[in-house]
Amino acid sequence: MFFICFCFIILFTNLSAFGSDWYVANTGSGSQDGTSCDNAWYGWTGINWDNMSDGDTLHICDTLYPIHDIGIQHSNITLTGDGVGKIDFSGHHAALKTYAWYDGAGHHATNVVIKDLEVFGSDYVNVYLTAADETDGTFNKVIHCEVHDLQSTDNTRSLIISRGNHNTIKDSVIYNGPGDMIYQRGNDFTFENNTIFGITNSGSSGRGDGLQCSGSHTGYIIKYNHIDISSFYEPKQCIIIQGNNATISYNWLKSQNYGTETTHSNVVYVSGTDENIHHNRIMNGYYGIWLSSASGVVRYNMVSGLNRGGIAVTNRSHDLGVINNTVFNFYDNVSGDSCYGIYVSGDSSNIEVKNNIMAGSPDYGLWSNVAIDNDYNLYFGNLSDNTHNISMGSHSIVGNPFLNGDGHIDNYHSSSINSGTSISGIHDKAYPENDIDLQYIVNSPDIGCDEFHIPPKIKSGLIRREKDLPR
Ligand SMILES: [Ca+2]
Ligand SMILES: [Ca+2]
Repeated sequence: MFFICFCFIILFTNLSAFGSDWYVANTGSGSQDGTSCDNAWYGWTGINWDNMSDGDTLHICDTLYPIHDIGIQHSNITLTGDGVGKIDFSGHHAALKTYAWYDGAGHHATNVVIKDLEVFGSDYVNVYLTAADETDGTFNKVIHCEVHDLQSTDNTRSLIISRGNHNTIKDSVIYNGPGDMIYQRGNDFTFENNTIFGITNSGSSGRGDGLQCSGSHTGYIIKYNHIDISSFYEPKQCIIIQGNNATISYNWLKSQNYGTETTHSNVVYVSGTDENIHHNRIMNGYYGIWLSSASGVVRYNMVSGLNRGGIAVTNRSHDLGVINNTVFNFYDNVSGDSCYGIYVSGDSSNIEVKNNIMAGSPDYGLWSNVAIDNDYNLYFGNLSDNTHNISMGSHSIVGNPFLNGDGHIDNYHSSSINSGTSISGIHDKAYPENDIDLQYIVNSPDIGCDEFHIPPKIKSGLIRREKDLPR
């Protein structure tokens, strides 16, 4: 009896988990009852939404060419292109939407997963997903999709995902267009393992962010992304987050250092509380990281190629640790403005700045107009002052960190080796004590984002007793 019941439960669970499959195609052959690609519903308007149930999957079999908005008119479903399906708006003022579609009644589809689909060519928004409410506990997800070639010159956005909670964009590629590539609102947003490139915004104002998270929401996981918005146009920020409790980690982020550089062209901009920005490779931009009214930790980031500065702490930022970052290599093409490795201003309070390398600034290393807790930093090659308006701290160093071209410590004699200090208290966050390469800290922490480890290859047959050598 037990065995029979068990089998029944398994069968029932499988049925409810997988649901039914339905098919839509641009080609209208077959019986058009939606039961297979051969008998697919003919075009988006041919979809019989009433036939669908929660848990069903709608497959796009080929390329659809809508000339109006098209709406997903059922919640709790998956829409997939199976890696071949496409939606080509080619210049039409239209989007794939979860709400208020062209012929619809304005209600919202939620808990929709869009995956393995390519959407492109709109002159408005390619994909526009939004729930009815920002606190209703529903979500929409974009998984393994390609969204590209926004046509508009009208300051628009390629992919909007807003309202609801725990929305997700994952494993997707979003590229080419003049506006923001992603615009997001809502709590508990996950943005993971995506690629963004090709922003062609051509005005000094307006949009052009890679990922803009707008509004004072809470809960962001932004990790393992590759965002390159460098171009000969006017892109803005790779990542901008106005909400709280964001983790921005393990991202490769590149802005630009030519064109009209303003405070809107930083690589990362955050303005909330409890932000964790760590283990990122950050390149170019006005500042690498700009913090406004922010708290949290900025740790183990490698920041280079700046026009103005590496890390800016501004506008009443508070309770913030800037720890174990390496800032080097300035472009300095903003005429008349000073450059800073790390810059602290605007009535910021309780700011800890330790274990950072600040190298190669045409002006200042560490500049502050408020009292901060700074020590154990390394300064090298800053042409004006290593620190301005504050003391360096008795454990800080002026010496050669022996950075190689990519900012790593590349020499046994680097002054940064074992010269840092252990961090405790609120700025010693829970993520492991690993450097930007995820290597363990050995002996005392090194200054900067790179912990020096003995190179694995041993030259000339010489056998080194590695554990006895300084690291
Ligand atoms: Ca060490
Ligand atoms: Ca390392």
